[in-house]
Amino acid sequence: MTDNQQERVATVVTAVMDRIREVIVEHKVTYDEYAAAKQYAIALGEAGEWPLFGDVFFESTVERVDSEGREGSAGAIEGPYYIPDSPLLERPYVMPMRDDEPGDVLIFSGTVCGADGTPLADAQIEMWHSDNDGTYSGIPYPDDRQLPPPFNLRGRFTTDENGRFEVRTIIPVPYEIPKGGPTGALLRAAGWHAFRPAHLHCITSAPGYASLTSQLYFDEDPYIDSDIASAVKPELTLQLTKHDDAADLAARGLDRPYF
Ligand code: MBD
Ligand code: FE
Repeated sequence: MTDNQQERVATVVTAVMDRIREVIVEHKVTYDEYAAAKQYAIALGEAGEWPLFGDVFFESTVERVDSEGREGSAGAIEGPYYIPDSPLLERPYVMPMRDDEPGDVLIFSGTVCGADGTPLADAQIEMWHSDNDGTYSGIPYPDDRQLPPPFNLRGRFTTDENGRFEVRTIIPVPYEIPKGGPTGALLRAAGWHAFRPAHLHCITSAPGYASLTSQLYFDEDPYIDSDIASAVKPELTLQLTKHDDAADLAARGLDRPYF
């Protein structure tokens, strides 16, 4: 470690410890409460939920501080459920899903631009989101829900020569922090709800450009103003439009309306 790094550790860790001591004094934390807090930290580790806990309570603050002054579209937290090396999709892009994947059909399209507004050909979008039960593929859950197949609703695709892309998927539902684990237990104990509004995660990248980790939300979501992870930004909220024209649906090979 360099002297600078050592100084940084000492500064930040001292600040954290001082704040915790202040809370103990201000709220007269008892021995029982101290013991419960230690047990809680152990339980979080045993359940493998430290990443979930950290990303729910702290990542949005890190993201805001870290992205201050950055140009281009707003970023958002990565969250605990990113898995690298998801399938590379082929056109026309359809996210990996089961034959009878439940949920409303979403056709998500757009243009990837550099911060200066130049459309970027061959930019890559890596997208992942939960299914209609609020479950992410590849993630163990502390309850006996049915798990989707590996890489379900996770995929990578690229923009065309005009920087455009279009991908079909299903609309995720609001995400509830699993009830069976210690993070969910803490939310319940404090009397808070455990939801994030429905969201699409995406990491957009292009050679020669800084990549962007972000999320997209839906404007009529009941949790849009009370995300338990405090990660919603108004400019990341999409408006859904329902399409039910029979000829359009037939041309797309769809047997139900899409958004
Ligand atoms: C998620 O999907 C998520 O994005 C965050 C931040 C926390 C828990 C689940
Ligand atoms: Fe998420």
